[in-house]
Amino acid sequence: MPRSIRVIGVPMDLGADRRGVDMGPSAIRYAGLADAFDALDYGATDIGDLDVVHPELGDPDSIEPSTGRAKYLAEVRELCVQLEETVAETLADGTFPLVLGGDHSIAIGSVRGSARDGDIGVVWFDAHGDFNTPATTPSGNVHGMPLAALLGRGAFSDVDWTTAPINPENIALVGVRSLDASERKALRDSDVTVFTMSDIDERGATAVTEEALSIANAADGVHVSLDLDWLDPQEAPGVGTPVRGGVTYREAHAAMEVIADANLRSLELVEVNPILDQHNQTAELAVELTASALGKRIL
Ligand code: 4U7
Ligand code: MN
Ligand code: MN
Ligand code: MN
Repeated sequence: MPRSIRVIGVPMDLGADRRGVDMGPSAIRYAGLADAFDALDYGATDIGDLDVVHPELGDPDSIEPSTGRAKYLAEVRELCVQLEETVAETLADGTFPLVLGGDHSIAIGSVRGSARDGDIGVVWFDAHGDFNTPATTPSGNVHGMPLAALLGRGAFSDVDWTTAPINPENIALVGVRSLDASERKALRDSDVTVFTMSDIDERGATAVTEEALSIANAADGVHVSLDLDWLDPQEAPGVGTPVRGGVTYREAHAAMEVIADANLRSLELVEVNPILDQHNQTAELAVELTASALGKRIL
């Protein structure tokens, strides 16, 4: 990856029911992101935050999908189109996009932008599958749907702004421990590879991440999407939808050290929620994990 990074803040939480993840970019910056780049000898430019529609001005039911529900879909679309352009432009300029969320709906924009630069695989670290469609979602929240949206599943096949040209065989989910019933079935029937927490228990975070990477690396570049709820809530309490039984601090670093060896095209950190955090520890963790993914080593 290039030694020059462009930081793109996306203060979005309409995909997650306005719960505070819109403050994620600011908390991550406050936790010392710029200093981490300096220590690693990366040049970095922070272009600030993209414009997100203010929730008071949005309408959760502005777009009704052909089946089911997807709240604030018009607002999510507006943001994702903007983000896609910004990520594509960043790559065209020879710089590395680091996207700070915001809720996970923004991955629709970052993955599409990244895929415009050439074939990509995706490694998705998450407690959840993010594989619901408007018809299967129990919540209506788009942050539970981005992977399905990127693959054009269900009602997403009717729209032209969510699908990315990615082969599901080049997508790996890592750390999963909470799936809704129909989401689970859809994932089992798909060509996406799912590494659950049980796989990490049995084989360890390093081996599992290596395998996930070999799946994604089959393409020309890799997009890593890191939902902080992948970690155990003891390490990362400041997330939108915490689930017990996640990876530990060391396991997370071990996995990111594996990621540093990837042909990394783009990286995003999502779902940091400062309102639920304790002393900004989740945002600090996001900075540390970014550093590990970009090559920081203890010695
Ligand atoms: B995240 C959920 F029902 N599956 O669809 C849903 F449990 O981006 C949660 O991974 C989604 O944090 C979590 O609303 C989305 C729910
Ligand atoms: Mn997620
Ligand atoms: Mn999640
Ligand atoms: Mn969440």
